[in-house]
Amino acid sequence: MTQLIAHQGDITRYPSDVIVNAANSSLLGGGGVDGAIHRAAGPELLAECRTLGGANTGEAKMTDAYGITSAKKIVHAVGPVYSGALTDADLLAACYRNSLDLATGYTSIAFPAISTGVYGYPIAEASAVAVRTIRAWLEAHPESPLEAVTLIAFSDADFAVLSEAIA
Ligand code: AR6
Repeated sequence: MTQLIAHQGDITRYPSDVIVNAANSSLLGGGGVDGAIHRAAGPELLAECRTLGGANTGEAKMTDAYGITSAKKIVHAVGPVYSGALTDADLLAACYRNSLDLATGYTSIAFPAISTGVYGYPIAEASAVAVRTIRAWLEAHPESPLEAVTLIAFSDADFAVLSEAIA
């Protein structure tokens, strides 16, 4: 049985086989959690990201974790810029599904609250999309070796909302 866990803290220090980055389409770094991950992983991460050719919104690509020793791999997922359109949720859900697909063979994956910072997605809506998408993916993949899927909130307020969504 895979556990779905809420955790508050810095994803660059969270022990998990795979950590997910909230990237942009260039996959070449930025602010927020993307900036924190690139700073912690070091310049080798940017060098590998340059070989990836970017990604479309909803897509995800995997790299090594370099200086982030608490993880083995990083999945770079591109969340949607929140617009209020119905497609926002589909694109956000695609980030979670595609990241889980890439983590095949690992026992743990940790996500930040994709799109809820610079990209403006309301945390309550985004948390609901994350939780229902992860639960549906786990039901559809009973053979998955994943033991833990962790949703990481950075702030106290986000952690409260996220915990509620999981409960
Ligand atoms: N650990 C965990 N969560 C974090 C951390 C951290 N170290 N730092 C920030 N967060 P954002 P987005 C939370 O803006 O909205 C970048 O420039 C943060 O509080 O990082 O998907 C990219 O390059 C928020 O809840 O990502 C893109 O251009 C969540 O991570 C753009 O921002 C996501 O906030 C992506 O925007």
